[in-house]
Amino acid sequence: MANPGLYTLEYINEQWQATDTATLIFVVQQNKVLLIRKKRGLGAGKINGPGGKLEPGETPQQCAHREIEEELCIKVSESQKMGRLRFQFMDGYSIDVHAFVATSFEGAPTETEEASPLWFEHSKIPYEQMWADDRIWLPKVLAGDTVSGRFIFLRDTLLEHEVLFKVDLND
Ligand code: 8DG
Repeated sequence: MANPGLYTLEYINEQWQATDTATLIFVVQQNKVLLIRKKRGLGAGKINGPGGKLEPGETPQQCAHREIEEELCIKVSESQKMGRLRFQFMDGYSIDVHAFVATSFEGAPTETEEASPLWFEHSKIPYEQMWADDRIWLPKVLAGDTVSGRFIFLRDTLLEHEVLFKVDLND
């Protein structure tokens, strides 16, 4: 878009094509969720779920399972698709994120060059160290609701959003 001042939520419509497609995966066990301190890439320094950008030929779920293995050295073989999050940044970059939840894994979460593993009780998730939108939808996703969201960011600042829960994600 020539004038970035023109981005609105309506811009993120059926024709919207993101610069990148990416994934997030949240491993949940009892009352805890496995997050990472991200060491590099978009959102470096923040706490987030494991995940990353799709590689050619991959499905979002394959990407999520590959990324968690690369970032934390654990194997996930089953997960549920729980979210579709569309982010438009004012500088023109955009990212279309598929979010998954898993309840089991093999191996021990291990620090890598990309991430360090951190377990948090659901009530103690450090939203102030995460992307600004996460506090809006992650509690509901961890409680079992699906989410579809559209977000407009100016760098790290969330300008506008629309979030729907309990949506059908078979798109
Ligand atoms: P790279 O080596 O190719 O640079 O990195 P990558 O591991 O393939 O990709 P990445 O930079 O980690 O991809 C961006 C990650 O950040 C991806 O997992 C989606 C996630 N992400 C956003 N925006 C937001 C957000 O607002 N909230 C959350 N929770 N995650 C987000 O891009």
